[in-house]
Amino acid sequence: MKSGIIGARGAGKSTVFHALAGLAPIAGGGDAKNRARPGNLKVADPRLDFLEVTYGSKKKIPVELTVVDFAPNPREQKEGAALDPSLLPLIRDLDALLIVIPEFAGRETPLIPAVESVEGELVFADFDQAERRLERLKKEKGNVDFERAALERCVKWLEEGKPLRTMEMTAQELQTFSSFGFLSRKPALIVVNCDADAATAALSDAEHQALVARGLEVFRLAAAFEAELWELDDAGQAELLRDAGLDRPARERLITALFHHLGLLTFYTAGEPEAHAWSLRRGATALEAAARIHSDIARGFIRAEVVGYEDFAELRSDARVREAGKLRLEGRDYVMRDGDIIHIRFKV
Ligand SMILES: Nc1nc2c(ncn2[C@@H]2O[C@H](COP(=O)(O)OP(=O)(O)OP(=O)(O)O)[C@@H](O)[C@H]2O)c(=O)[nH]1
Ligand SMILES: [Mg+2]
Repeated sequence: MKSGIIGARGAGKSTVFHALAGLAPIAGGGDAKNRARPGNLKVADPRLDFLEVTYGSKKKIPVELTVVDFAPNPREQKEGAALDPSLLPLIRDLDALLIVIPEFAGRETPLIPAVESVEGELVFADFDQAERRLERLKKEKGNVDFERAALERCVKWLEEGKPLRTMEMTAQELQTFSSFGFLSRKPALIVVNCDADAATAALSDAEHQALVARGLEVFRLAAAFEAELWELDDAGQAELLRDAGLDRPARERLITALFHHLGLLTFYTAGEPEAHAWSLRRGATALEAAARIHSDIARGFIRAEVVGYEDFAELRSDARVREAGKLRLEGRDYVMRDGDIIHIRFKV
């Protein structure tokens, strides 16, 4: 799963990237060919830590997400623009967006208008794309009635300035648009880049409602402070966090929020060799879980032995889970639940 960091010039996007991924931003920019810089984020997971300790696993493998920072393109972005338009094609195939709104000293920005202006760019890009597709459909021979009607519905929605994220779509419409990469349909998390002493400030009710109406969630992150943490050893980090009144870096909570915002759940495979957390789309089956692990395991799928995390955490061993009758045998169509610990029987 890949999320792109977007926002105005100098909003602190690269600083947010540094805070999340621990990688300092690339110096310079404007290299039109290679503007994207990916970084991997490990999702902190207390349940995985518990499995590692309980099984005495030799290795722990957390879920990883990718975030992408983009080098600026000074020639293309107008002064004061909410977004660099040359970025739009680069973010179409991403799974989610992190929209950075600056609020640190010297760059204080009223939240809702700033969000609206970024969203406006996304909405406009989708409008443009839908209109152009409609234009092309006029020349197409086959039966395009369904697609035309669906696109016209989108155009109307977008014309009112509303993101597609908040429009209900049928399964058939979703299927039709699956390759469109509509920007205003992507899950988006607003990251307010603030000073360290304002990281826990609350939103006003009006702000909260305006964002909920757009299907957005907000996360406050003191990006410069969090980026600095990476430069310190463990003791230094602990001291800096303590001084700021925090028990752990805020990036861990942001990464968890992003994970949930992406519509994912976590399942586990665990044993002595390794405790492994896997991400899976909500609603996916045991067979899809098997395919995440290995295509051979999916191909030879016989059944899944499943225990819920809560049951395992209480009983603390496979033998006691079995004795207590908490081990379930499930078939390929079983819908996976968050926290399931599974062992798949398979034959190839
Ligand atoms: N005080 C403070 N300064 C920040 C913070 N985040 C970013 N800055 C400063 O703001 C400037 C821009 O930060 P960047 O992270 O490079 O912003 P950007 O959005 O990546 O900028 P472009 O890629 O050029 O659009 C730098 O001088 C940063 O030091 C922050 O949380 N606090
Ligand atoms: Mg940058």
